[in-house]
Amino acid sequence: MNLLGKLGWSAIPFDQPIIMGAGAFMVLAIVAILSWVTLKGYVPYLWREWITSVDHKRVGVMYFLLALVMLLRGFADAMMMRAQQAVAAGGAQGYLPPEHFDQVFSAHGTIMIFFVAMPFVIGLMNFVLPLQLGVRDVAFPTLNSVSFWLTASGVLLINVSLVVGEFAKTGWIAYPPLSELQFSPGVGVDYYLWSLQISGVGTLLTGINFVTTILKLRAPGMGYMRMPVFCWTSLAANLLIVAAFPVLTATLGMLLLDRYLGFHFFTVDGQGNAMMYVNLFWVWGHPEVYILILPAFGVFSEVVATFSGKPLFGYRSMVAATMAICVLSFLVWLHHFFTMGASADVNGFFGVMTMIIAVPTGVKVFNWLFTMYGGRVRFTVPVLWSLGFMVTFVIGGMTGVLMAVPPADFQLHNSLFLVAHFHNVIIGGVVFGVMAGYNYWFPKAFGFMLDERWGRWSFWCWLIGFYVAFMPLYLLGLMGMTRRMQHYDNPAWQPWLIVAAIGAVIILAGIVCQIVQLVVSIRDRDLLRVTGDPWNGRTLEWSTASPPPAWNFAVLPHVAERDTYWVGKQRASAQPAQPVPQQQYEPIEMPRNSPVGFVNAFFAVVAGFALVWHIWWMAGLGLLGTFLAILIFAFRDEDEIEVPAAQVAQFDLVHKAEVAI
Ligand code: HEM
Ligand SMILES: [Cu+2]
Repeated sequence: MNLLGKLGWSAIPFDQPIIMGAGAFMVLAIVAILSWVTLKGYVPYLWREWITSVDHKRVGVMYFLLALVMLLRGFADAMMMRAQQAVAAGGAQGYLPPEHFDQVFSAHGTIMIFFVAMPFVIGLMNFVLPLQLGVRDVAFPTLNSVSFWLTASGVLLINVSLVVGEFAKTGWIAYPPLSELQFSPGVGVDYYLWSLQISGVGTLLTGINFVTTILKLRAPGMGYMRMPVFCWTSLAANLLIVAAFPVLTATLGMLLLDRYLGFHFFTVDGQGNAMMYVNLFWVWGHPEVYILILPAFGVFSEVVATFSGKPLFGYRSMVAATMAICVLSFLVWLHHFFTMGASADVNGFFGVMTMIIAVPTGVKVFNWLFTMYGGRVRFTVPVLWSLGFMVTFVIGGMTGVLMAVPPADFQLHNSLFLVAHFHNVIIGGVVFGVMAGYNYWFPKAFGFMLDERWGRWSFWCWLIGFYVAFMPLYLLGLMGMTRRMQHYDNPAWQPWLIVAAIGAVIILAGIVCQIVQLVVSIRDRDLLRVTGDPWNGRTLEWSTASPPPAWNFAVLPHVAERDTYWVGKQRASAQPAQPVPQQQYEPIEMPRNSPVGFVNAFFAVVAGFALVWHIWWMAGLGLLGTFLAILIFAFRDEDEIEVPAAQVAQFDLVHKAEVAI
């Protein structure tokens, strides 16, 4: 018996300079960071304050950081594709061989969706939700840390696939029969499956955690109709996670059974049905796009209202639109494969349902516009991202409605028109939303602002870069260019692909500006320091200090109406100064830090890696490790620490004095 399963030296592609270079860079970067951290003596601090932290704010920041790093990886893949297609015209082969190009687009799509967009959005929700709800943490703080580290395990596995073995060549959707053992005998699809299964568990746990938090833990007096809109859109997104992610897990589980144990769920022999996979995948996949975009809608709602100095226009219709989208998102999945061969009636039904979603979305856009109308709008960086979003997303949404017409989709299906459409909504919607939220809540998280000037540069590069990179793809799609082409014969396409490559370079400039913005802001942090409420905010997160203490609020705020903090500020400024009533401070119970998330994730990586390579003893060890980690955690004696009332009082008085100045 081979103790290392399928693993051998041949797994490492020594003959591929690009992969070896990228791998060496990655390993060197990790070694450099680890040795810097160790030499500086930061390890105990990092372990104590971050790695084992169960504080929702820290977990949120770590999600965000993970997403930022993976954005660089996903973007590097995008640049490689853009460079390849810019040169591989008229039969020229470019510099990426087909089997490598196929891995690049598969890794790009998988990483961008699961390990960039998802952790960005979940990171924002983590940081913001408990603060906006006026509570001390999420419902299950330790579970939250477990979720984060499981996501990180998936990230690690997918990055290992770059150097040890290969990644899937099946696209980010891994349709059978191509993804079945017969046509993908290597480990690429297994890396895809196990990294998504492991991180998927983390995402499902997050969904359960956040739904519970929003439904059960709100500040006293905060009825549902007094919740900030971001909390509503997060509720909708997390309900979708709870409903949809188990479908993905089951679907990928069936593909795993096919590949590992010779089942026939999706093979043609043994009476399987490949289209079943496609259906199930999109039963998860369409709600997934709303899992990503709804929280972004929430960010825009907060930003637009705050910087217009007005309450959000049409709060109730915003809530209704959000919940309508939440339900409708489960009734449109078939628009991803009108060409499957379903009857005209079936295609017609799903086409119409898809168009109906445009209605609540339109309601939202009008609400944002009416909120700004007549307001004294402050054109800060978050507002720029919001305006960029409104224009860009509407274009992307309209091309989506175009493709929802089945006969049109028969032409556009799998062409670059589709690629342009989904980048149009994902970048113009999700990425812009995340960037708006990042600039908006950064001062809350760290107590100093992000540099405005570099923020503006970054925005303009992203916006212009986006249009230059993706508008040509609509045209190319109409000219007949299909997606995922390693090379092409039609020289008429090349000029547009060169334009697209230039666009990607402009986006790169935007990313560089963002990094510079962060570095400059950290350097100048003493000049950029702010108090708890730098934007004249409306919601509760702005009522506490920046950065907030571990317990968020010394005394849980009492909510009497919508935008209670803002209304309270206005009342206070309309009246002569009142004597501040004496606060009664009480000791606060906070959850203890726990290494269980990290330890569990360590064993999950071991198990995942072992399963990819068929190293059964190691897989057993990994599973046993995760089981023991949870078991030992379950038998802990003490899970809370008490923050004495005096400490709470002291922090709060300092914060109050700061605000009063
Ligand atoms: C930032 C600039 C980006 C550029 C320049 C870019 C470029 C590309 C390119 C060239 C392709 C392959 C097109 C083809 O099939 O010929 C692609 C595919 C894809 N991209 Fe992006 N992309 C970017 C950002 C994103 C983001 C932010 C996401 C999602 C959050 C994303 C998700 C995807 C997906 C899902 C695919 C399909 C992969 C597949 O075919 O299986 N991309 N992108
Ligand atoms: Cu869809």
